[in-house]
Amino acid sequence: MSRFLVLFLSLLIFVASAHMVQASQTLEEVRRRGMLHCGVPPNVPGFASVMENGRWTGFEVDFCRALAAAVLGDGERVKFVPLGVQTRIPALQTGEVDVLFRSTTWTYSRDAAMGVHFASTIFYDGQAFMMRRSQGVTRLSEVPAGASVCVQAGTTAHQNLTDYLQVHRLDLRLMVFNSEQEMKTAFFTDRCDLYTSDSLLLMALRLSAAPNPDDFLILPERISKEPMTPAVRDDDPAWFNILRWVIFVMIEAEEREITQANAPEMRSHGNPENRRLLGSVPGIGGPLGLDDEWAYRILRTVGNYGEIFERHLGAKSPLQLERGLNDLWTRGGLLYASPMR
Ligand SMILES: N[C@@H](CCC(=O)N[C@@H](CS)C(=O)NCC(=O)O)C(=O)O
Repeated sequence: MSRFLVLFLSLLIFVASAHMVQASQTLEEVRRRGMLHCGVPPNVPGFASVMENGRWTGFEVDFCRALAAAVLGDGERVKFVPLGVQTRIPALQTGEVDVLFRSTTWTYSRDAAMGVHFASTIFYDGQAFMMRRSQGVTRLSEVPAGASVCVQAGTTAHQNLTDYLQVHRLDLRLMVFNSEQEMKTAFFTDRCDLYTSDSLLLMALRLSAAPNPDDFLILPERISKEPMTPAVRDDDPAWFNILRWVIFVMIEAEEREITQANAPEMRSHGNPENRRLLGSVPGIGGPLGLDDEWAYRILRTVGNYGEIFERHLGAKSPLQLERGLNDLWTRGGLLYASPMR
């Protein structure tokens, strides 16, 4: 009996220790190729788009660069893979990308049934409607019966809208598109009265594709919760941990007021907790299988969450968004990083 117990305990210890040292296969693959493959939208100014000089820029783009800085030591070692709404999750499942951003909402059905795992929300949004101002409507309840709404297949917007119309007995005509391009063309050539999507995507679309952005109004109602959240495949928990803690470090650094500019100073003269976070006191790298400077490199490469937000989405950017829900919990927002210890 006791021999069985010893055998059982040894087996348990073996399994537990094997689990502890389990390295991320995705990390190994990313390091082998020296490049992170990051799934992004083709063209959502503010979130991810290509500048005239060919360089990618945007809020999601900076998160990709942060992850590359953490795991490859260089934020430039990213291949941005533009994906359509229908192909984005298959692209992650099949390994075409190592991580999926692409304004993807974390939902129950995607998380539980599609073999993907959402790390931590980087942008809280909601579904809204855009219309031409000349239609004279200021609220959803004023939209005339029979008006048509453009919506994209394969998005959360399609399902939300169907449910919303039933509950609110709104008589709107759905025009469902498979191609984003066709849908945009349809809207801007007056083939549908309303266009519905996440409010940020509507603002970006108005700026980038409307002949005159001021001609278009985004109605005040938000009919859903859209927590935009990067995802990885669910077969690599160590890679999932890396992504989650890359996001948390950027939020935590904002809370501790560590910025791109002051990180070197904080690293050598800050309090012990900050010095540990930034790698001059050892220990932060081990649990993720990274070196001790992974967090420091993120800050030096892209800055903290607030800096990225201001750069791409905030008051001085074309989108001019307020922080709102995307502010730190200490200022009434929803951003809350678990303790880095
Ligand atoms: N959060 C939504 C994303 C919706 C989305 O990406 N919608 C498309 C069509 S409305 C879009 O705006 N794409 C931006 C583009 O044109 O690249 C979801 O996860 O389903």
